[in-house]
Amino acid sequence: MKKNKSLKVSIVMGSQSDYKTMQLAEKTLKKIGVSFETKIISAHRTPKRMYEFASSAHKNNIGVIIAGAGGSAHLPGMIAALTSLPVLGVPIESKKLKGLDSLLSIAQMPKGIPVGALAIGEDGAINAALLAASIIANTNPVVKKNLNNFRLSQTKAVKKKPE
Ligand code: RP5
Repeated sequence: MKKNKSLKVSIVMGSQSDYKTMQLAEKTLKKIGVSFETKIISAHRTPKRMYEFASSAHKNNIGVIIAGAGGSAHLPGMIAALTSLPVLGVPIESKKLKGLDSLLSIAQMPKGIPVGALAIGEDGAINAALLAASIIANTNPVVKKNLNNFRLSQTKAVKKKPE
């Protein structure tokens, strides 16, 4: 599919351990031809890195931020507090609570600073990328076309009868 040369998506995650899930967001954006960058940024282990990234994101050609985090999962909310760019949160499936902790942390943002919360784990990573592509598609006709083609082929792949 054709590449988007304008706004890119920034995929960030709290830990290397999140990459197994978040690489599905990368794969999905590649399929739709959306430009992206990927970084490890932890709100509690690398707070300065988080601050610098989020406060300068608007100057770096970023249209949407996808933030994956597990456990108390404060990364998406902290980033959203520092930028008015749309932030989509992916709750990583945690070892102890299977991601319910991550989901509630991301979904239950108090009013005033929104974070778009996706499903726990792999489905959330894929859908975050598709939603980010939809946002980018508002200003990018190539991405819009690619996204519509993707959805069309998904529809066509559903058989009418089970085999
Ligand atoms: C969070 O803590 C990360 O997003 C990750 O999901 C979780 C566990 O991190 P590691 O201990 O595996 O580095 O900050």
